[in-house]
Amino acid sequence: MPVAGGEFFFNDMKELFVESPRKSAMLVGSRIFYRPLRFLELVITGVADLNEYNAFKDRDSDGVPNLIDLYPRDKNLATDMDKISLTDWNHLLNDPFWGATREEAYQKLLSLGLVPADTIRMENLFNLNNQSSKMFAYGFDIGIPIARKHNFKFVFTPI
Ligand SMILES: [Ca+2]
Repeated sequence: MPVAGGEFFFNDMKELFVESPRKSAMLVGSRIFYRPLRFLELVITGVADLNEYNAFKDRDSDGVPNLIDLYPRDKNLATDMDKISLTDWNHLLNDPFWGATREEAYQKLLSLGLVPADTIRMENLFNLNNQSSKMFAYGFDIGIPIARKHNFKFVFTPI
């Protein structure tokens, strides 16, 4: 006798309630099967991660994941350049004492170890507060049920 059924699962429900990352989401999936014969099963599977970036931890909630945050415990800093205000930065580079051009001044200050080699600022880094990524996966398979007990099923899929 033909049998049909389905299963639904979800994971990472904590992502619905955390403050950071800001875009709440979770992982959901479904599996629908149809068994026209006792030893033949046709299955359609679908899975969606509604925000893949929620896997990144952000301890200080500045939006910059700990992996790329030089200061993961300070919400105001993510790079060394964040320690220098734009006003101070422009004042330094425009001072003719250090060089005739901004580039010369930067190279001189860099050679003295007074400025960071990486001049990127927090606002230029990847930020969880304004980024999200959804991932969907679908599949179809044909299987042969080998063992089937309550809460247990083993299916051979010859692919
Ligand atoms: Ca930080």
